[in-house]
Amino acid sequence: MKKILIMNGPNLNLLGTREPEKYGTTTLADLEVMCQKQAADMGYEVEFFQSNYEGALVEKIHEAGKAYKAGQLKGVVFNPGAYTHTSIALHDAIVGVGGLPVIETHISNVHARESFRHHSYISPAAAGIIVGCGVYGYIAAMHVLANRA
Ligand code: CA2
Repeated sequence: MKKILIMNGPNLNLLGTREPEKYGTTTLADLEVMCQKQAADMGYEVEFFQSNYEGALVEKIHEAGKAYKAGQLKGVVFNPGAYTHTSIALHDAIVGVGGLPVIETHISNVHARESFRHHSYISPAAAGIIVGCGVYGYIAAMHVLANRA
């Protein structure tokens, strides 16, 4: 069975525990259950990965690139957290693995927030972008990947 990889970057382990006005009350564990259910409905497996470390996220993208090329992975739903706005390394990793479909996903509407959140290093390397749809953005992104040729 093909897999969808869901990756979350720094501080998203705190989801649902603070700042509910920005990020809602769903915890990362709740989100994993939601994504597992959605994947099962679509006939996919899901792997969930969160790290607060940029290098760990870079290495996971490398691993995903190999799995994609081997036909084992459909693509990646990626919320890079604050690394969205800073990380040329993550941009280069996505471009560098070549062809890996990444759907950049943000819970909040980054464009309605501080100006430093308006720029993304990830967007030019992403196959699609979902912002401001809360945690349902992850489900939408899974649909996008599952329905890609
Ligand atoms: O809206 C998003 O999904 C973000 O990627 C979330 C990042 C932020 O830096 C981006 O600009 C937009 C922050 C993730 C931190 O998540 C927390 C969740 C609950 C409590 C504290 C932090």
